[in-house]
Amino acid sequence: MAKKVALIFGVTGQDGSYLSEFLIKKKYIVHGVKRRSSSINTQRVDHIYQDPHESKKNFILHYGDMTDATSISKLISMIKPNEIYNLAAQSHVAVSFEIPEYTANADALGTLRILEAIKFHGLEKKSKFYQAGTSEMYGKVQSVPQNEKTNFYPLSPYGVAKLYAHWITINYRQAYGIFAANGILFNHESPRRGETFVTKKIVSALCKIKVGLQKKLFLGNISSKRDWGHAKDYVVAMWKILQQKKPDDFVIATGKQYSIKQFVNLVCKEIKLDITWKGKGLREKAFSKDGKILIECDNRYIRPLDVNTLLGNASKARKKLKWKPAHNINQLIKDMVSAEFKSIN
Ligand code: NAP
Ligand code: G4F
Repeated sequence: MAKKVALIFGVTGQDGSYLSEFLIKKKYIVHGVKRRSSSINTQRVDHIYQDPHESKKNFILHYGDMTDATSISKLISMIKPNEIYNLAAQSHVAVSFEIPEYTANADALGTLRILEAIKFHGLEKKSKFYQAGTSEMYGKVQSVPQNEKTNFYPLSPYGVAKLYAHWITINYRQAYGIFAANGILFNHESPRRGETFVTKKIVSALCKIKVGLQKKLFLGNISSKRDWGHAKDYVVAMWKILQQKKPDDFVIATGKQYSIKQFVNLVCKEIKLDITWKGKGLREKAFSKDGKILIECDNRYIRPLDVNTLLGNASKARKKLKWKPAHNINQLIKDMVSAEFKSIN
């Protein structure tokens, strides 16, 4: 039987790298789209590319950009993939307040560009499409916990752009019969998480503080709560979503939430770093045993608007996809901490 062919936009990101590994294990041929940058941006997939068994044969990288319709259209018509995963995005919520127009172009119109290419090249029945939707679309949450029926109320340019992508995916599914599906994924982390997302920033800084390589960690709003899973589990859900008989939308989450402060405390427990919190609100600080300030708030990390709480209900995915997370928060933290110490030593 011929191998299935997947095309991943955003292959160089956290999820793109885990999804590539997962699909290659399932004997797919994986084409990935990377964008041109002035410094190397393929670190997360270099190990696949350099593997003599996978390189050239099963894992092929192409240049492209979500803001460039021609490159997207050319790749889709040339590869004619069985499955397209759109994981490419300007994915940082705080940054989306700084570059809202670019975020809309890449995250909202980028999705439209892929869907249009599928339609234009007559691949409606050939290419299934997965859109990387986000719990950030729930924003000012309208009910707790959030599921597929919860109303959206995005609070950031990123959330608004992703909401356009969500609805245009449904629109192309209904109008043109494309197998187009949305995953509404709650926060998921890993050792490969981008350095400026809060979990990675905390793990990286606290491990360095523990071994004397860093003095302080500056954070923003530590009272906001997130439902954090492991990226390795979440890419399995993406694939399962495209293996269904009919295209549909699914919330993917753990159903447990922790505040940023609780996450800090769990990491400290894992690495045996004694801290004591003192003060309230933005003045709250964490001190070492000998009274040094280890963590404090910096206004630079406070967003114009923040999503204070996110908690997902993934019962539909548990039932229909037979998906459930294999990692809990402690296993996630263990994995991130151990990778961090390896990279420091
Ligand atoms: P990530 O690590 O930031 O990866 C984003 C990927 O998109 C990278 O490969 C990046 O390339 C690429 N990209 C950015 N702008 C692009 C452009 N203009 N053209 C082409 N590629 C571009 O994000 P992630 O955590 O893996 O998340 C994957 C997707 O899921 C994203 O769409 C994100 O918005 C969404 N999502 C993530 C979470 C989460 O908690 N991780 C939750 C819900 C939804 P470079 O490597 O060159 O930067
Ligand atoms: O780690 P974060 O930047 O993730 P955020 O904003 O929830 O977005 C991530 O998850 C979304 C899914 O809901 C994805 F769609 C999106 O692409 C991205 O992957 O921030 C989490 C929370 C926020 O409330 C933020 O205000 O942590 C708070 N925070 C406190 N101090 C901080 C910091 N966030 C960052 N990045 N850096 C800080 O110093």
